[in-house]
Amino acid sequence: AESVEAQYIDSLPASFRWGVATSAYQIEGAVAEDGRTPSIWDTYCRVPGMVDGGHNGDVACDHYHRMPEDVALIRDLGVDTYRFSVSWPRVQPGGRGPVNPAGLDFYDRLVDELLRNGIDPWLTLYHWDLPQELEEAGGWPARDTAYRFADYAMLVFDRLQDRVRTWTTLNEPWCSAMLGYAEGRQAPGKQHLPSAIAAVHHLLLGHGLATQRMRAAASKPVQLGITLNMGTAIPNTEAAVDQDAARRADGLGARIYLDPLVHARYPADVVEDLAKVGISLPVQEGDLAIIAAPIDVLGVNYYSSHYYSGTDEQGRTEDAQGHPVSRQIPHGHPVTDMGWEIIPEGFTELLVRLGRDYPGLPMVITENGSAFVDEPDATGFVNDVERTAYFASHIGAVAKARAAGADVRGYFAWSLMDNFEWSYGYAKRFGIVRVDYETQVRTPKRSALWYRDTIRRVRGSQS
Ligand code: GBH
Repeated sequence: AESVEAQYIDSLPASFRWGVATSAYQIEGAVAEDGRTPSIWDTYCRVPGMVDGGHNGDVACDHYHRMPEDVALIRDLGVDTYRFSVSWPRVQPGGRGPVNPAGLDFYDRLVDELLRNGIDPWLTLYHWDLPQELEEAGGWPARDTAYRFADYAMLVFDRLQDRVRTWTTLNEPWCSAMLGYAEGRQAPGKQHLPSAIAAVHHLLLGHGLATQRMRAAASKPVQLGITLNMGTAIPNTEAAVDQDAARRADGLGARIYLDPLVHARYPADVVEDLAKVGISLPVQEGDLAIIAAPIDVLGVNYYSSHYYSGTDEQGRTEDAQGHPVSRQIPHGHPVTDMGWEIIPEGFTELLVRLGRDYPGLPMVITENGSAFVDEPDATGFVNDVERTAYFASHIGAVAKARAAGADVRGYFAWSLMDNFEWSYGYAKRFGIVRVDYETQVRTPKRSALWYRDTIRRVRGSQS
């Protein structure tokens, strides 16, 4: 049965932007070619126990050697946009110093191939692959990394700005900071909250510095922005402690980024909560004005929403370290293969709320998708009914949010193809195109065909 949300899809305008997304480390492979040096992910993958199955991105989808074939796949989907990321250690080995021409050439060829096929390139500068040398110099908790990022951004911008119109600085700084430096579930695998909070500020500062410099150097109109991962933080019950847990989750998950980006200030409640546990953001004079450098588009990545409880199983509101309890409570929604609950209404709610609280900032869904266990038939075809339904309900949720006033201009499916799913290795498949990792054969799944047909219908049915 069609979800309630899916009925809204045909209300999307013909001008709506449609795309597919990937990231460098997840698809490229070729980690030691043409002068690329290791990133924190190459290192992290080699720490026993960090990545399921001991997998790594050494080969991944071998996209580095199969790029023209992959661009043809994208073209056949009928999308207008391809969102990809640039590998920093490929372009600037070690994270400082001059450009590595051989590394940058790859993206130059990719951009040309996309344009030749009528596909608009949407370039993300940083999707988690920090050069290992910069981690050794302190990583994102160190202020210098922000300046290194801006320098790197300019190496790429100078070469590609004549052909690339849309630039995203960072993908999901929450993941880089919190999963990387507080929870240790992603590279570099540190567990120290004060470092993670310093990383938040330096990621934002790096974004602002890069944005200012790209804007100043642009020789034609560009669209600059950042991508945040967000969901709706829902109180588990009406109880005040649960509402407070949801407020804190939203504060650290969304507002700690949005408020400085849009209003040049950190949210007072978040600053106060951090102060209570002895942590402060390392803000220096002038930083907030840099972070709030105007952007043209906010990228939104949505996968799920969460219900929050402010008490643990014993009813306590503080843990042993005196930190307030914030516990995610599953609510019986169906889940994907990641165990993430399927909550399209949380997507609509998020977008409507962002439109209301941060007016005047156009949004594009830079990632949305789901992992399911795929069972290919003898020809390699995957009849991924659940993934297709997920797309239908979530694209419908976007259309519904638009109808309610949210300024959402486009939608990119995550992901073009199955790829290296970070700590989950190759076991989790998000692609609309199947990848057979033995043969590297790509086969569009049912969801890919549905996506192509949906785009075609929406483009044709409106004007
Ligand atoms: C994105 O991250 C990434 O940009 C992309 O590279 C990745 O492949 C894709 O999603 C799929 O994972 O961690 O249990 O609290 C999304 C990361 C996923 C982080 C949902 C927060 C909440 C569930 N987000 N997650 S949990």
